[in-house]
Amino acid sequence: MILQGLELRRVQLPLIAPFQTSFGTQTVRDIVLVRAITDAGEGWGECVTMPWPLYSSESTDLVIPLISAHLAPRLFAAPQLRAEDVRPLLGPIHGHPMAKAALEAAILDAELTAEGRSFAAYLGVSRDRVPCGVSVGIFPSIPELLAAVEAYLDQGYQRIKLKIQPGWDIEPVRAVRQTFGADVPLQVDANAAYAPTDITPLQALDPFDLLLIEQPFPEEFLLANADLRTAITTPLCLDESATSTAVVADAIRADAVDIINIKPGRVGGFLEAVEMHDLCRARGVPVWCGGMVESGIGRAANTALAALDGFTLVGDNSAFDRFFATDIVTDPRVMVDGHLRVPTRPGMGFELDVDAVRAATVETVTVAA
Ligand code: OSB
Ligand code: MG
Repeated sequence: MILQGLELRRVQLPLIAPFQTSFGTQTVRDIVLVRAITDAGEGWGECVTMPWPLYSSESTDLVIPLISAHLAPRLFAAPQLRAEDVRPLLGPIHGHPMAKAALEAAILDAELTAEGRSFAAYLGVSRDRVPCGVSVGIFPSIPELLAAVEAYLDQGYQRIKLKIQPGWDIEPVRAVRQTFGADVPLQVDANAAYAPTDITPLQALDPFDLLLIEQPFPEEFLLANADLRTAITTPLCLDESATSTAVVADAIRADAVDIINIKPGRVGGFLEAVEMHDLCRARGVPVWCGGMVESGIGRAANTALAALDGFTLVGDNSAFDRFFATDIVTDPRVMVDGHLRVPTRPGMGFELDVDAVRAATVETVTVAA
């Protein structure tokens, strides 16, 4: 394919309810969509940055300048482009995995759409649906949390993940266990909110039989996880720290991890995510598919990815109405019997609602080859 231009659209999608993590509270999903214009047709990708550089160093406001100045020229310099070329072409640029992932997804969408092939077929997945888990934010009070969890269980979610932070950890976990019982598949995500010296509150979670604790410590403190693993019985999962397949290989070798949360944006794209999955599978490390509050664009492809065989744990694969009243795709993900259908349409699995995208757009920048 020949990449002829990029259209970068900043869109703002209101959330149905505030989503609070240890980073802050979001009420609007503010993201950049990438439209790749090629001689074989167009493709779309979603950049999953947060509004602030707190989950990682990227943030939504910096995506358009970064792509325009540093990433797009490297792609335009290639006389012919395939999605597999994006990682090597952008490799010399340090960091910015989410911006890179959005470009790769847009180009892969254009490529697969032109070939009439679905992402699920490209991946070679055999499952046609994946089970739904849901990530539950921090609430002002325990009763409000319990009401939210009850609603998700009633809807059919098969696994609950509670966001925790110091001061909101033991009590919410105990309350959910006491109210909904020992059989509810339950896990927690600390989003790096604990210091490596904070062993005691994490040990205190052991009696609650959690599936895993996700990312207790800041990104760079890899070996602190190896120490923690010897001090707790709950399996330890990495999210923020698992920035690449190479880092995950080191974490496994250092006995620093039991489980990996794979997010295409965090690792620099769907193709790196597949490599990370393959490595974990070969090393016997279970993985699950995380989320970044994506719209139907990103979530459609996540659903196909999560159908790969190594994704043996239930991911944060929620239906569109977990976060949004309406979506920017014409075929929003709906949960049926606690599952999402793996999309089979050509491309990355969604059909764009062009009018909805236009209505949500606050800024458009065109970058010509
Ligand atoms: O740590 O998994 C996380 C959302 C934004 C940033 C980080 C995380 C999350 C979630 C939401 O937990 C998961 C989802 O998209 O459903
Ligand atoms: Mg996480």
